[in-house]
Amino acid sequence: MLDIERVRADFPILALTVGSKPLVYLDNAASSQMPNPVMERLLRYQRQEHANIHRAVHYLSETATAAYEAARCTVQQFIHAREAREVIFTSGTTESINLVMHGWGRKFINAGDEIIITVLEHHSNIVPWHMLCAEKGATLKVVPINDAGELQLDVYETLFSDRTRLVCLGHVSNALGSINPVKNMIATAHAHGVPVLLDGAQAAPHLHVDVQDLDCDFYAFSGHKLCGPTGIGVLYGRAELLEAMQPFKGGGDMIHTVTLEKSTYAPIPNKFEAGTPPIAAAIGLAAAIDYLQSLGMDAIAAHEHSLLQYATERLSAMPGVRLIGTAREKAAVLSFALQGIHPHDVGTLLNAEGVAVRTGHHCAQPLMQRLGVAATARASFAFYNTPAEVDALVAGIRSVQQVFA
Ligand code: C6P
Repeated sequence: MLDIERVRADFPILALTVGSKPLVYLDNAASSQMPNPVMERLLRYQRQEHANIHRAVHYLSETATAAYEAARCTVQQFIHAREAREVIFTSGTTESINLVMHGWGRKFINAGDEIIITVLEHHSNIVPWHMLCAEKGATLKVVPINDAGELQLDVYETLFSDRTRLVCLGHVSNALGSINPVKNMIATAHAHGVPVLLDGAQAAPHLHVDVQDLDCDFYAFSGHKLCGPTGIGVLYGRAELLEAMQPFKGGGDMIHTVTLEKSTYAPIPNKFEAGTPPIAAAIGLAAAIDYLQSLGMDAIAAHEHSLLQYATERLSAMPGVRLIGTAREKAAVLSFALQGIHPHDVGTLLNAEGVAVRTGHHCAQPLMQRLGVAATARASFAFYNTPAEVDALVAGIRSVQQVFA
C-alpha cells in the first residue's frame, strides 16, 4: 500500500492552484510530474558533476561518464535486459521507434514485405512505418479491435504471410488504456520467425516490464511519462539485432575510426548515440526509476488500478457520460465523451475547475476513425492521484453538463 499523502509531498507541483481551485492533475499519460528526489539529482549533477562524457580524462568528465553509464545499468535492471549495451538512450519513444525504422527497417525490409501494426497505435508507431513502406514499397497490415478496444487476436493470426518482416505493437493504448496481450502476440510472431517491437510509452510507467519474460525484440519508452525529464527515452534491443542494424545518426562518439574516405562504427550502444547525448536527462531518468522502484511497481499498479475502478464506477453511473474503451485489461486511462458537448469544451471547462485532462485525438487518428469519434476527453491517473481527485473530476463533469443544460 502506498502512503499517498507522503508520496504527494514529494511532488511540489501538485500543491498548485489553478485560478482559485486546487490543481487536479489527470494528464499523466501525456507527461507525469517530477518528484523532489529527481529534481535534486538533476541539481546535484549540474552543480557537481557536469561535463561532456566519454571524451576526456579529467575528473568531471569521468564523473559524468560514470553517472551516465550507471543510468544505463539502472534502465537495464528496470526492464530486466540481459546486458547494459542493449539499452540505447534516445530523446523519447518517438525517436526510439524511428531508430528501429531507419536502423533495422531500411536495412532489412524490401519491396513486397509486410509490417503488422494495430489500429490502436499512437502516430509514433504508425508514421515511421508509413515512411518506410513508401520508400521501400512494403505494406502495412493492421490488427483490428472490438468495440471495447481489445485487439482481435483471431484476425492477428491470419495477417502473417511469408512476407511478414516485423510486428509493431503498443503495449498499452494511450487513448483507451487497453493493455494488449503482447506476450502471446510475441509468441505468435516468433512462431512465424518475425521480430516484435513494443511501444511501451504507456506501459513502462505503470506495469512491471520484463523484456526477457516478454521475449520482445525491441522495447521503446519515454522518461517524461515516468516522472523523469523530457528529452530522454530508451530503446531496448536484443544485442544481435542492434549489432546487425545500421546507425541512424552519424557523428561524434559513435565511430571506431574515420578517414576522409570512410567511417567505421563503434560497438553498441555507442553506435546509436551520435553526438553529445542528453546526459543530465539520462541521469534524471535513472533517479526517476529509483524513485518508482522505492515505491514498488506492484504497489503503483495496484493503486492505479483501484483508482481506475473507482473512476470507472463513478463515471459509468453519470447520465450523459459515455466511456470510450472498456477493455477487460486496462491501465489507468479513462477516455470519455459527454453527450452533446465537444471534447474541447469539456477540457476548457474542466480546466476552469482546476482539473487537467487531455482532449483531442491523442495522436491516434486511425483509432478515433475506427471508434467513429473525432476526439475524446481523457483522464489519465498516476500513483499520486487520489479518490478525492476522481470526485473532483466527477464534480467538474457535472458542472460542465450544467453549463450546457
Ligand atoms: N503520448 C499522450 O498524451 P514521445 O512524445 O516520443 O515521448 O512519446 C510518443 C508516444 C508514443 N507512443 C505512445 C503509446 C504514446 O502515448 C506516446 C505519447 C502522449 O498520449 C503525447 S501524444
